[in-house]
Amino acid sequence: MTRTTCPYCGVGCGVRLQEGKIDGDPDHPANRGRLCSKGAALGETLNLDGRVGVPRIHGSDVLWHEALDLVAQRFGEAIETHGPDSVALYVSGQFLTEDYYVANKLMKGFVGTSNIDTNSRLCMASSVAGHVRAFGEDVVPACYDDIDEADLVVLVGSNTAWCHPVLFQRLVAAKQARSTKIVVIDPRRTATCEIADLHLAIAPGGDVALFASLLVALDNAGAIDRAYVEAHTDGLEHALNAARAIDVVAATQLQPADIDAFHDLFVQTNRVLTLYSQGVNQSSAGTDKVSAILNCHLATGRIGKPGSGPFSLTGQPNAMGGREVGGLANQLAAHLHFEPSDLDRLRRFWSAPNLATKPGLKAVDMFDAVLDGRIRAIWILGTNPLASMPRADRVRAALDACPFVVVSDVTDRSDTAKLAHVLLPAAGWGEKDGTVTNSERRISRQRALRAPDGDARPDWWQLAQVGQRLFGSFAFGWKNPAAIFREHAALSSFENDGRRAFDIGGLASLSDEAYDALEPVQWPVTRDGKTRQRFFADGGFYTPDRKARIVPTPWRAPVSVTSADFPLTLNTGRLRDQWHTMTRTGRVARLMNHTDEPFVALHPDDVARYGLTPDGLVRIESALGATVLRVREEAGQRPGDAFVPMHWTRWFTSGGAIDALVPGATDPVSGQPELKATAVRVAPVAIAWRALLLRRATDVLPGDGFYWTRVALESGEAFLLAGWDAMPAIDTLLGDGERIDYTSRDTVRAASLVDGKLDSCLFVTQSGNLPSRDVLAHLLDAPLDAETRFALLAGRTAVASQGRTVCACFSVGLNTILDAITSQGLVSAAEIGAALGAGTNCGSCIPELEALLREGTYERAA
Ligand SMILES: Nc1nc2c(c(=O)[nH]1)N[C@H]1C(S)=C(S)[C@@H](COP(=O)(O)OP(=O)(O)OC[C@H]3O[C@@H](n4cnc5c(=O)[nH]c(N)nc54)[C@H](O)[C@@H]3O)O[C@H]1N2
Ligand SMILES: Nc1nc2c(c(=O)[nH]1)N[C@H]1C(S)=C(S)[C@@H](COP(=O)(O)OP(=O)(O)OC[C@H]3O[C@@H](n4cnc5c(=O)[nH]c(N)nc54)[C@H](O)[C@@H]3O)O[C@H]1N2
Ligand code: SF4
Ligand SMILES: [Mo]
Repeated sequence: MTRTTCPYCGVGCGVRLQEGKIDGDPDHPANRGRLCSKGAALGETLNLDGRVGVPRIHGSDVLWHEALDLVAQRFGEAIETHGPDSVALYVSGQFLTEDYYVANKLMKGFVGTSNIDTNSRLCMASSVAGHVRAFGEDVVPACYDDIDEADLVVLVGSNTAWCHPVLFQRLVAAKQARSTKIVVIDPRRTATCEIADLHLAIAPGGDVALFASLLVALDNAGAIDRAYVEAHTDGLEHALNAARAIDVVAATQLQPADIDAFHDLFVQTNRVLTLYSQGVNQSSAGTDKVSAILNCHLATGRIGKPGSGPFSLTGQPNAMGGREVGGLANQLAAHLHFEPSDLDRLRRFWSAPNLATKPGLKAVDMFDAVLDGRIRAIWILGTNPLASMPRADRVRAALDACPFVVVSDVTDRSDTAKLAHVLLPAAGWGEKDGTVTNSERRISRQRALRAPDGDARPDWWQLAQVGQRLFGSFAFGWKNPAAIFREHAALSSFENDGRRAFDIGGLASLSDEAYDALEPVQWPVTRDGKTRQRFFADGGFYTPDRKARIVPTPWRAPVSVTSADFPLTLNTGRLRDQWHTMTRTGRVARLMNHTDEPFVALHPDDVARYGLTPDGLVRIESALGATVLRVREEAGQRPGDAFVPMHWTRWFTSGGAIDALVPGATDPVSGQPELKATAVRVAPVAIAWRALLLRRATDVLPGDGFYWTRVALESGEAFLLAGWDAMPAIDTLLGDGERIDYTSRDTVRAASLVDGKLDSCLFVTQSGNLPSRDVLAHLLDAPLDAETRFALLAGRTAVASQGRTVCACFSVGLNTILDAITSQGLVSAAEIGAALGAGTNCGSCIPELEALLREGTYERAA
């Protein structure tokens, strides 16, 4: 048996592999054996097609030393000719801590530039900035046990049910056990709202105003902890004055009674835990949103005590680890700051004469510098900025213009990898070793389950090899991740003396064996063996006077404001079964079936107002760009808001990434872009024809000038197509082979056979129905007898469709569930579970099962 950690969200669940089967690790404190749908499908992502097996230069396979020599040479030339700031690294919260440590040491320590930033800039930067501003250091004061011990849990801008599903299950259990009250603050009615006692459908960007009004309400109600405030904080009066100036109803567009209800709950409950995520961070006022939340906890002294505290949920598996090694352009390793004494410390520890002394360019500015030629060589590892950065088309233009682009990825099917001059094959999850740190500061091992695919190598090794070529092996000569970890741990306690919370000196002398066997452990772990679960119940902040800062937070609206031209606000975010740009989860059939197409969700009133058809196509346009997507009518949307999932890319759909429409104005403190509030307009697109294409997986995209989206099948893939103009030529869509077809006035049915087996098939209609995809999928690659050929062309297929997948763990479809509800008279999620298994493994679909039982109005899928 091998024990490791899930590579997806920041919950950091333990996973084990035994007898070829992957399941949850019952001994891991983050999940106690539970997994969500994505974690449960990890086994299916181990053998993806499109893996990069060997390094490539301009598309041609080369040997490792050729690729690494070229990277070192081109980076070296740029540094020599144009200075250290002419090169950059853009890395990832999905890096292991050891990868991250090496990247950061290479750039800040030896190249002598802080031009290393990470996708955490799009994710956690505002939380980091808020923590540093209030606490003096980036410390998360709470832990997962607080979820079990709170009496009130406030979820702000967090769709926990889908994005941190295992923690959500824990919250559901806590509510059952002790009637925890739950408030959800989110413009949309999400799956998370299924367990809410109160849902505040706040106007986008209203959070600063809401939490400022809470601070005032706490003061008015006498709920301020005067002793704590006096002894351990500074600035409350200024913050209250700024808060009193805000018109909370105007800013939040909430009912005054609802605001009061929230205030009352918070005022009256001692054990309050505020969990927050991207609805808070991804905002042009993200740092102020974080501060407004922290202020309420500091002013009441509800911090660092069982069941109470502010708690930023980290997104990526190692968002926290990246912060420990200083992965952001404005951080240094080991929570050191850009100030003379810390710089001196780091210079001596690393023996780094060329240490960078000032912060570097943050992600958005970094790609601007690539575009205007200040940065001449960039290496992108473990992230797909062409799809995930705001102004995505500008990022494309920047990389197109950049003289030297290196990408390390596990697949060549990321939009970014397609632009690489040098593509380096990375060892992926299950193939590499290292550590990650989850939301509650718990460090866990990721362990290899098998040898890397082809000649893929871990990211730390790639970076260290280039480091050695540029600066010699003394600083970059580690022989394994354990050696890197020891150095990282030693730095954390170097001249620390309790001045920095991040101290894992107790792990600095782990042997290779002890590192291999390391059990999950929460930091700090000091040399004298001290650990702690929570911070700040008794003050002791990491500011010079050890007091926390309560910061004034004036309210301001999102930057991209709606107008008569662009009347809707576009919000973006996540779906239950997809991970970011889908390079892994988008290839797993059962994860694709919950939601198989990108869409724009709109309130029914807006669907009517803009003349749209539910399930029809819509053109959505911002000042930056436009795309065509499916219309989804959702009563849980606020009128005036649109929601589009962030996941689809050029590889997966005709319109490409939604981030091409998102301007991403940045927060002035954290530099984090606003990804959840963009002014847009919508217009209907009349559909002339619709089509369904199934084929074996290939590298060819279906074409331009019509709408298409790619759906993974267990073997092969399907495309859903729709057009407003003429049909594309059938020949370009179907593979070569023996062709059979049937064409009538408004229908085309065609298939191509290779060796008597179905290779691809295409169904086009102008006004009729298309056959069911999951039924056809069984025929792909199967020998076709005369009868099946006939049935295929007649548009008849024998098996009934079970509809879109609701439960991904047991692949239970919507139609199957609806049938069981009706025929067996099921009345609860538990009864559905007993009858069909749905919801009994990871539980991620329970909110949806409950919605089905309650509303019963979900359309039956074709
Ligand atoms: N299934 C799945 N899980 C994931 C990921 C994934 O890709 N897929 N990614 C991981 C990562 S890296 C991250 S960062 C996390 C993100 O986890 P979450 O932050 O929970 O996810 P999002 O869907 O981005 O956004 C959360 C909610 O913020 C709301 N929101 C938008 N604007 C506002 C606002 O102004 N105020 C408030 N209060 N709410 C607002 C949105 O409507 C949305 O429901 O998820 C992690 N987990
Ligand atoms: N509009 C909008 N945009 C967003 C967001 C949003 O809510 N709305 N959310 C933002 C947030 S919070 C985040 S975290 C980002 C995420 O955005 P990205 O980080 O760009 O998304 P991923 O798809 O996770 O990209 C990871 C890449 O690394 C590759 N990979 C996987 N394993 C390895 C490995 O071991 N080594 C290497 N070298 N590569 C590997 C994957 O194949 C993939 O190409 O998106 C941000 N962008
Ligand atoms: S909640 Fe799901 S995605 Fe997150 S770590 Fe656990 S299994 Fe992985
Ligand atoms: Mo994230």
